[in-house]
Amino acid sequence: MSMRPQIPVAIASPDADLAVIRQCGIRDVSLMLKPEEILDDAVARMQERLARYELTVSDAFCTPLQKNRSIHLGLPDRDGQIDAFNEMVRVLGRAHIPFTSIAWQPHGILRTDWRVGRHTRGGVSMYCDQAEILSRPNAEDRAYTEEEIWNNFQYFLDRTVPVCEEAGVRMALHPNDPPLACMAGIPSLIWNSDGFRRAIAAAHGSKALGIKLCIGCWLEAGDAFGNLMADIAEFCADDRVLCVHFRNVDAPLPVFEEVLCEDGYADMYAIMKQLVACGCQAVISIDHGFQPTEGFGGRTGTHLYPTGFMKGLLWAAEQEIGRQKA
Ligand SMILES: [Mn+2]
Repeated sequence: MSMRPQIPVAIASPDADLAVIRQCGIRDVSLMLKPEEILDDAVARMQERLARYELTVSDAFCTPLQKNRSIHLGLPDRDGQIDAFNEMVRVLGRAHIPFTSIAWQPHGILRTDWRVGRHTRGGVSMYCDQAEILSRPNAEDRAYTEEEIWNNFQYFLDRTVPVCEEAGVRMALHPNDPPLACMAGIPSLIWNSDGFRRAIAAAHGSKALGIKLCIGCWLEAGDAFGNLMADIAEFCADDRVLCVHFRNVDAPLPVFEEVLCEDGYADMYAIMKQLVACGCQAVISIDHGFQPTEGFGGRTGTHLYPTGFMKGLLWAAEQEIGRQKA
């Protein structure tokens, strides 16, 4: 396969989840680590357990370090947080885990609500109304400037890129979600594809900085994010795409709900074919599922059907593109 379908797991994931992931023909898992789990032996034990299910850790991340208020806003304790990030990078490097995740959103993904959508068949998914998000007061005690946010990003890169290069670990940068220029007094780092170009330039060409190509974010912003098909070609050719988030929404902003791939406004098969045609070698995941349904399957259960649908599109795209090349 060109791309490798992936499902997230945690050290606390039960063996049954790992067994079912294996039965879906998945070989790659993204490992969510708690801060206290960032230890050589904890990671090695998990890798051994996963190996019994023929699963490999494609990447690992720690949410408090990935979305870190002190680092993103340049607060007084940021150096200690950057040290903790670098220590995680060294642990991943020793475990031969090739990349970790960063997302420059100190308050995480912003959404208006979790609700049953018009197109979710009773599933509870994330709903976003731009007017509501943009009406929010400052999340911090003051508004920040775009220059400050980019300076903080540069400060972080200057201290992490050399460590990543030495450890052999890359960073996959996710866009701000939703991709609006400024929310709650905090300018976004990445709300269009030019933001990615600027970020890559800030890494002075180092391959330590890669991207999470979140199709969901591109689709949420529509043409305002960039030309999705051209951007896929550009970032794949530059070997920047470490992870693809294969997610659809019912409509672009100002209002959207997250839906199954086959229920959204974008032709996800055309997008999959472009990824395959561009030689994308990333891991690929559905990004967000619906909320788990009480009594069934937990978080892993919500990923199974959409991941299977995605795998089907990937299989078909590889067949079709393969025939065209033959
Ligand atoms: Mn995403």
